[in-house]
Amino acid sequence: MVLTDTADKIKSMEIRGAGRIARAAALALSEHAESLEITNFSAFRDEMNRAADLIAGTRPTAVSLPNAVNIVMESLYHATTVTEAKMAISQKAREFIQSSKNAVERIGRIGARHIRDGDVVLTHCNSEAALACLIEARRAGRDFTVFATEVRPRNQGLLTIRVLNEAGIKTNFIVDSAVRSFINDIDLVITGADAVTVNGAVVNKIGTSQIALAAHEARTNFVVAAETYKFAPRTILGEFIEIEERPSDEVLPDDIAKSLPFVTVRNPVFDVTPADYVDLIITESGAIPPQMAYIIIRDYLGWDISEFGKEFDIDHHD
Ligand code: RUB
Repeated sequence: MVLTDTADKIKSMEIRGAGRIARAAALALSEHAESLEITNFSAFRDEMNRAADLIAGTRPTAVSLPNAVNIVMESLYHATTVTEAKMAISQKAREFIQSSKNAVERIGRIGARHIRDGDVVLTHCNSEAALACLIEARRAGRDFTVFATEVRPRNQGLLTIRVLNEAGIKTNFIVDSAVRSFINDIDLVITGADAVTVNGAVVNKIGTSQIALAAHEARTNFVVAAETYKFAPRTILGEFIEIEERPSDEVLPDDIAKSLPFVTVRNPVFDVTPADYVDLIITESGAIPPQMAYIIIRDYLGWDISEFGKEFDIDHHD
């Protein structure tokens, strides 16, 4: 089954990275809708709501996932028959996937302008949005060097160096803890994002905030490449972004861990970089200061502060 198959692949990180997760979720919902043989509209809607919850619950941090699910599922609310609903879901999913790919391309073009000849750029984890900036700068003929981190414990840095190598970009591969030793050689840090909150804080792969701190201390620019669907609407309702903690055996094999009864392995896989440490967020709609996050949430995701009043009223009267 496509739906459970995609859900399993997202959980096991066979499909990973916030943008890819969002597109896979949209596609899985659309294929699931198509495959249903239910003719009763209300039963169809119930099943789609169940599917949406299942796919949205696979990984908790990347807000691109619930945003993509909501965008696709909203199309269901205007339908009155199963046929209409199937068509609307399939169209919305296709539109979302295409606009997500276009967004990455546009971010690449905007971000590339921030990379000059001779620059040394550091990136962390494996972000297609951040990589798009580097690849586009290379395509535009810019001569620069990259530092890419290893990204413990899942080594996403290996994916990054393969992409950079393929693009013919000179790259230094370093362990995560070597960032501060090199930070004075770095002109620009570019990372991706799993979520951007209303106050402009950036949630990204564990280690990002340490890199931002080192960059801040060294007065090195810290830029985030993030599509508008990575911005987290529910943070205007005061909700926090949940930081995923993955199994301990990703860090330490179980047999070793078991032999150390006083040791607890902790494996949070994302962290929060405050807006003060972020110079710029490059979205497909342009480069913005992190303080403009609310505008993106309001204008691009259609949520504004008044939603807070509505939601509060609903909770209140329940
Ligand atoms: C991936 C990660 C990436 C962001 C942005 O974490 O932190 O930097 O998701 O990626 P994981 P993209 O490997 O745990 O999913 O720009 O590709 O959306």
